[in-house]
Amino acid sequence: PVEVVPGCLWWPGWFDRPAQEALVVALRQILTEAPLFVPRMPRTGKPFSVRMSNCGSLGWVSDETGYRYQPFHPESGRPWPAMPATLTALWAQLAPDAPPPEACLINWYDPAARMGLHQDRDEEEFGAPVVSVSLGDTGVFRIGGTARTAATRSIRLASGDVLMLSGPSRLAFHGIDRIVADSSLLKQGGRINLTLRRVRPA
Ligand code: MD5
Ligand code: FE
Repeated sequence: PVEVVPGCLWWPGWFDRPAQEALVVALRQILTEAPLFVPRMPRTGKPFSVRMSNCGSLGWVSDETGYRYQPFHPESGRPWPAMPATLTALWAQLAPDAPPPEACLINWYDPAARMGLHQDRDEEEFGAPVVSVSLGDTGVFRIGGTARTAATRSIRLASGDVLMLSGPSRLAFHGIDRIVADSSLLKQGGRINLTLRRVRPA
């Protein structure tokens, strides 16, 4: 892998095209059971440009009352669908010493969507890594340090790429500046990012 910043490892092209297509098939089934929702910012209620869903025992949600992990879909109230075996196997391969992932956040980027610079700190467990899988259009990913003002580096996350954040990068500021429409994986365009997370201590 490529070490982007200390603790942030990048495997370009981890999943080949057939594996990417199989993941999209599995995700489309998940999204029929747990449809994409529009998260909203705490307090202001301003909508995110990214739509989201989850699979696994817990899912990340955001609304006017705050950010949190919960075991059910915010609109249907139904439990999240199970995580595909391909993803639990990826986690086991990259993080053999960590307890299994509880949440897989599914971020769906339409061509104009972006995600501002932020830290992921709603988990109770920061010792485990976060593992991310990118599918579809390329995302321009920016990552810095644990202070918002630290210098940042930018990489282009393409379809099939895997990124693992651990150690010093686990609480780094990061975001997606923009999407580049360059992939034929999703017929209508767009980008999917999956993040596997351990939420609670084992
Ligand atoms: C994405 N997702 O591509 C981005 C980046 C998110 C999120 O940031 O919170 O859903 S995926 C890479 C990533 C995920 C979690 C933490 C860190 C990077 N990090 O600490 O650098 O949709
Ligand atoms: Fe994040």
